[in-house]
Amino acid sequence: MFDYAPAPESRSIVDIKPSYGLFIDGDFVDGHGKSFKTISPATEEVLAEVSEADDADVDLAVKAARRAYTRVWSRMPGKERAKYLYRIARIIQERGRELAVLESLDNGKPIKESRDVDIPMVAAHFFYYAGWADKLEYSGFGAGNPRPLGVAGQVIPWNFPLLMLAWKIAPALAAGNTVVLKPAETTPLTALLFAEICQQADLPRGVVNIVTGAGDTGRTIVSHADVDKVAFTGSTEVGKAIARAVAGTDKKVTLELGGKAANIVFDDAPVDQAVEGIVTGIFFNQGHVCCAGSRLLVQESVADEVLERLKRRMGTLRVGDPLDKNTDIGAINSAEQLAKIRELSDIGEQEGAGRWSPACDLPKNGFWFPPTVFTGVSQAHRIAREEIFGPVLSVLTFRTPAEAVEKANNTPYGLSAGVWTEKGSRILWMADQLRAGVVWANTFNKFDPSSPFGGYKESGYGREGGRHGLEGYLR
Ligand code: TXE
Repeated sequence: MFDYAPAPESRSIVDIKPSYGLFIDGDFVDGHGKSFKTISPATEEVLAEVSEADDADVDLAVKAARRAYTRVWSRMPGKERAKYLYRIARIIQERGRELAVLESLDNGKPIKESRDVDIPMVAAHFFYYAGWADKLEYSGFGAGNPRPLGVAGQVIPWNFPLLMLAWKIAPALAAGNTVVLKPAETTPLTALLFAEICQQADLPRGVVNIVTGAGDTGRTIVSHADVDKVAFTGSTEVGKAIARAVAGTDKKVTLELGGKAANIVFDDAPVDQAVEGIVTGIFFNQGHVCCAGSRLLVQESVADEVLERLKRRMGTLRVGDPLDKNTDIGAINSAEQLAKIRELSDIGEQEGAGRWSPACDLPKNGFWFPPTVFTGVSQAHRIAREEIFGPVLSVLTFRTPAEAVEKANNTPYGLSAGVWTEKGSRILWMADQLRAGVVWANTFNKFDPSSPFGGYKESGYGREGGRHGLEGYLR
């Protein structure tokens, strides 16, 4: 099918150290606690040993953030803060290839996604929020004199490690807060490279602190008494635990949690375009996307045609080496996530849905799952209700727009949805009826730093991105 293979993006452009400390108060320091290994999910090779921050380390990081907040960052004129954010944005662009390779190595995502989507979006977020830093006074926030909250404790997941960092750090800093951020335990490396970028940008000490570790470290950050704001992206289960942990305190909280988005295709939709949107919706980033279009709702009259074309398109997807520029689907991020995808897929089969994947030659080492579609899925099936967070699509059909709305909304989540139709009036009606934070029309997974993003129901609360993203960091 493909008779040439361009050279993989070279991993030699990244300088991975054998071990990493914590980034506290502008320096890399050894943690008091244990350490853990981060591996490449594509090969299971150990990439580096990373410190696991304990309570004392988190406390040092919060103290450093508080000092920087009180003495420097909250007192600095917005236009000075903007200069640092612009500087960080430019360094991210300059070091884009290095960041992209490191992200693909640690996360498993295809290089064409980290290079062409993640990293440019990371830079775009810093540019965008740099533009806000000196305009807050005139923006209508608060009573004309919006104030930062203080120290933000931020805990992020592994699916978009650097992009989630940018979503959290850029608005926090623009608004005058300082941060203690914990990357996910399976993807700490680009956050640590970002710490180096903060040094390179001469960001004042303590404004950004990066503490690595697992759930215990995250728990310590969110419950620390001197953290004013908690921003979390991750599982609904942990999001609920965090909401309980901060209940009764004056911490401001934003939670961006799971999803089970419907991608809804009507019989008048441009079919080829819709099939591309379905593929992007569920197979982008191995389906490790909170807003993934993991349920296809297709109008009965075109279901056979859409499915046939979808399967043909799935047969052209290349699964394999994340550093190969031709790869469409990379490695599953961890053995745990692979086990979850396998388990739910097996349940789908046991519950009677039809399972199909194209023939694919999966690598021997590492964590892999082929693009998979389930047909004949009913709303009672677990694969129609639970977040699989992998390259697995559940297909349901509908007859009328009202039935499409009923099925799309029949989920505890409400992060996003897609609507494919030529009718403008139907798009507007659906957007109004769907209980989802984002509704895409004739496209899917489109993002811009100026657009707010966030959910309804168990997908969390608060918005990130755009002007709304700043509100969560201002008093
Ligand atoms: O999430 P966790 P996991 C969903 C997806 C996935 C499932 C489990 O369905 O299969 O969650 O993934 C930190 N207090 N999403 O186990 O545990 C943890 O160290 C504070 C959707 O990876 O929520 C990591 O940094 N922090 C999601 C982060 O929380 C805690 C993205 C996320 O890990 C903590 C990821 C605690 N008690 C998974 N426990 C999305 N919305 O995009 C863990 N952490």
